[in-house]
Amino acid sequence: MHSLIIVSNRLPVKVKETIEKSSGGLVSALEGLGDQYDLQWIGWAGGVVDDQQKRQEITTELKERFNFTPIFLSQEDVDDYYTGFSNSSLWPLLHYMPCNARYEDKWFQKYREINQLFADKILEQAEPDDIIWVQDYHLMLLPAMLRKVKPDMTIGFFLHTPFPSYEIFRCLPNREELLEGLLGADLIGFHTFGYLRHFRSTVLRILGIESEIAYIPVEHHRCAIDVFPIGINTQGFQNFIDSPAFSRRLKALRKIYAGKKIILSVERLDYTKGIPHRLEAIDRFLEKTGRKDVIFLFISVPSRQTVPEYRELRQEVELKVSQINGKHSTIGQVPVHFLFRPVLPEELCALYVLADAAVVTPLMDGMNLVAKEYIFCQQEKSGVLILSEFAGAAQELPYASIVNPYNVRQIADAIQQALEDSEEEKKRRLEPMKKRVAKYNAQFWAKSFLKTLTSKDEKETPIETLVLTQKALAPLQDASRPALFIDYDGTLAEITNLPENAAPSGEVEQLLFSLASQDQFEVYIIAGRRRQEMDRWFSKFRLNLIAEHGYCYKEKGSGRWVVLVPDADLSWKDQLREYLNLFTAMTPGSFLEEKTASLVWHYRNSDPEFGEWKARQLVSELQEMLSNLPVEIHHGKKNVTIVSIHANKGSTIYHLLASNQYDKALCAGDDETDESMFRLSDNAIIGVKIGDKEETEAEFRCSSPKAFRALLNKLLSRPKNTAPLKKTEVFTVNRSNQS
Ligand code: GDG
Repeated sequence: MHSLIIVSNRLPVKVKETIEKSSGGLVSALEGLGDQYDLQWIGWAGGVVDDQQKRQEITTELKERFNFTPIFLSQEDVDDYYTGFSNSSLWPLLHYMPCNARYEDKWFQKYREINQLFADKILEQAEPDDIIWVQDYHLMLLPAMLRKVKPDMTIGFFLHTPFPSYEIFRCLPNREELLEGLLGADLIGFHTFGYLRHFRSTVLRILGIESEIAYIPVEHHRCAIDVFPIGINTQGFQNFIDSPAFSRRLKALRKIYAGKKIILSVERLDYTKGIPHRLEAIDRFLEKTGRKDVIFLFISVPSRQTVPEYRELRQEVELKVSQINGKHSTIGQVPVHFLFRPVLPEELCALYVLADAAVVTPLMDGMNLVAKEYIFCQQEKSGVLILSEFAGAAQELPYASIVNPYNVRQIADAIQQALEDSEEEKKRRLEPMKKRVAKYNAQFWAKSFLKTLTSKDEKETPIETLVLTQKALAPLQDASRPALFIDYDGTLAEITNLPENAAPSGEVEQLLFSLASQDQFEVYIIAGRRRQEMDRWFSKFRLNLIAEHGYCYKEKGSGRWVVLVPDADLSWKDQLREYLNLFTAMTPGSFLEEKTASLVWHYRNSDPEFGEWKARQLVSELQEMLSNLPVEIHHGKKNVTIVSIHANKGSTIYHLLASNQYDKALCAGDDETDESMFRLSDNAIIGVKIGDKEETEAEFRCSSPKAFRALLNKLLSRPKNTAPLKKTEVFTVNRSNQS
């Protein structure tokens, strides 16, 4: 049986004189998996234990009783990692509250240090086939830390908070490192599609990584992304409802609140929960209706009282409560009952059952389990759920009375309406929500996340084209006149933000020297670049060059560029230039590049989404405008190229194959302009597409320029007529960048 290692900031235990396991959605969700996995849990045991002997005792007891492994934190760790970066920097930003966010460098350093402490503990414990499931925002760096040491580890991450829009996330000074940390996971789960959408857009804008809807390609693996709305511990709640303690408490509460309508609020006292706005709405409701039979009961659980914003909130709320009570109380009737403490679970269930309505109006909330718990507990009557549209739960509970938590008038009206709705109406709205909450519970959530995580290998096979193997290379080695036609940008060298930064250097330069100094293959470097640029970059290598997408070529040793169709009509360039300049003006960061036989509109440095939108618009308009002209339009990688039909890589290679009588040719390229090479219906051609994503007519694929360079180096290191490459050698180069 594999181990499932859950990793969260806190272990679900209370360590006092004795150690007690605490219940909660996550614990019960995972307990349901006990028959499939050997469950382990790693996390902070809470508090600060400095005494080594005490630490040892706690460790032994937690291991023996629950299979838990504690992480011990010093007071400084707690201050900087937990109270500091996690709860004073990340939490407010993840909840769209930059005004509450504070940041100190030392907090982040400690956050990194503690994430590493968790990583070390996991690595010490995990066996090769174990599954690691990291929970929440305290441990965002952990997946990449694990991946770095164990590239094949199965790592899941679930974010319990919202993931905010890029405009908010970008406020974090360490945004790149946090995103890279998360992308170490095989699967990242979110509560809603909105959070997933924001994550993709943030990864694109901050790391420049384009993603698919279901995954983000990272250098050595794919990070799948998906939506798993968490549910509640339905069985746990049912057990409480069936218990004698619950019945006793319900009976007592009914007596206390006889003749009253109860409107319930339950939450940690947190500024994300919208408590001041709700109190404002209650004030307005009482003023408007003058009702004396309604009690607003707040269960407000103390939370993070070491963070100044939470202490200030408590003061603000207590002041507001006393103002409302001072204003609206009569002898024997106080409208707001505010409990700044938790209640026992049986009592909580009794309150859910008793309450005529629950007001759950967070300003922002990843999911909000209270909303679902209230719905589940409506077994005797049909209570009304008033629910913020900014809670993740609103997506699943559309029959609730959905409100904008900032709109106090709307909340006040919703409370009034809840008290006036007929039983039929309330039942009609409640029933479908009850079904959903009962079915998609916490166990369902955990199982579906793990199912997706463990089936990742099956999902990762979108590539239909063959991976380059010895079969593809053998004919090249055996040919009497083999040639290599190798595109430069995106094939031999990585794409750079500024085209001028892609000049050959380092590994690329070395390979060009190796290609130039061998005589087994005739080598052509093909680019969309201008002749002058190619001369500048490549003249030091003895290589054949093809410039401007095949418009002209220059054989090695010759000082002369040859144009295949010298009298091609290029007058269309004058018609188009102005039009393309207009797009450049409209799209900040874009620019127009002019070559002899083409015009290229680049938008690599524009806003990625805006640039893409404008490019598509341009392509569609050009297709109509240019249908009668001798040009082709290519939507390449961050550029739109309008090129003479005579500047065509395929035609030039066709010409060179015939005139030089090459009997085998490897044609490698990465973008749409290279497809003309792959389309050549000639048996001599071995087409290789660099990159996994776009469709291609090439027969083979290689995942990246780096992998392709490694492959070429291997090819060059095999002298002619030796045994062909072993399958595994070539295969490894490709797999390492795909899996
Ligand atoms: C985070 C995300 C996401 C509350 N008072 C008492 C009590 N509770 C229990 C409730 C509920 C839980 O605490 C609160 O869960 P929420 O989901 O409402 O909120 P967060 O604590 O902020 O949780 C949130 C969640 O993670 C899960 O992914 O939904 O968006 O912020 O279960 O019942 N329990 C008892 N006494 C109380 O007085 N026994």
